[in-house]
Amino acid sequence: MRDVSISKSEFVEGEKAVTKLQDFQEDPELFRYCALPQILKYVECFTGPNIMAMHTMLINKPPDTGKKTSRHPMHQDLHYFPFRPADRIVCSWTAMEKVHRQNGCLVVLPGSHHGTLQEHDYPEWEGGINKMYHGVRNYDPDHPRVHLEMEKGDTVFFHPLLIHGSGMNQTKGFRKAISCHYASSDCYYIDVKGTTQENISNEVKELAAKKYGVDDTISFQDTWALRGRLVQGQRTSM
Ligand SMILES: O=C(O)CCC(=O)C(=O)O
Repeated sequence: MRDVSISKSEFVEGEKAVTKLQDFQEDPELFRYCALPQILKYVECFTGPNIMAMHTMLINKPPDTGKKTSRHPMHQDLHYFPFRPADRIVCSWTAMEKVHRQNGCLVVLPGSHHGTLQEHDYPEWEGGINKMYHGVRNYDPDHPRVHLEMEKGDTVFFHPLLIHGSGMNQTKGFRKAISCHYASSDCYYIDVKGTTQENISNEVKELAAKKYGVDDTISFQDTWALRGRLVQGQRTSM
């Protein structure tokens, strides 16, 4: 994924415009992260013994161009997932260097995971917004926030309903983190038609059809079943 304001600039090209690598499940070196015993030890507390790595990301938050496009709007990851139950899904997010408010650490609304899945859409930000960066339409702006300042190698595990995002990178360096969303392989797919997730489902299907040259019979659920990889136990359902 390329940052919207950088990729349109004539001055920066190549890897400096890359804000995120997604779906690295076929890259043995990066995917090693997803199978680390010291990560799975905690993941298993949420998923149980049958563990699928569903979504992999290496986030390379670039120095902001001044248009504030390096921000990630507040969102719930469950918006992107057509599988349940939510309590059997967990994200691990590991800082690859020191992260702090200046380079755009994670910001979370503690306790928000006790709520329900909210309506998401593209925020109307003046400087533009990166592809797929949907945000919660309405959340309480007075809800207490916690900025997760972390040392290199620190890892946070969080629930897919937790409202979170990240700030602008106001430094000259690229803020790197590696992350994986895990789900129990005993989870099941749901039909999101007619729900708040229909907008992201249509967007993902459109992108998959374009990227892989397949027709629009590919379902939102298929896009996840194809990416998911077993990292522990047995692939029972997903
Ligand atoms: O690393 C970040 O800046 C936020 C990543 C995130 O929340 C996401 O990609 O869902």
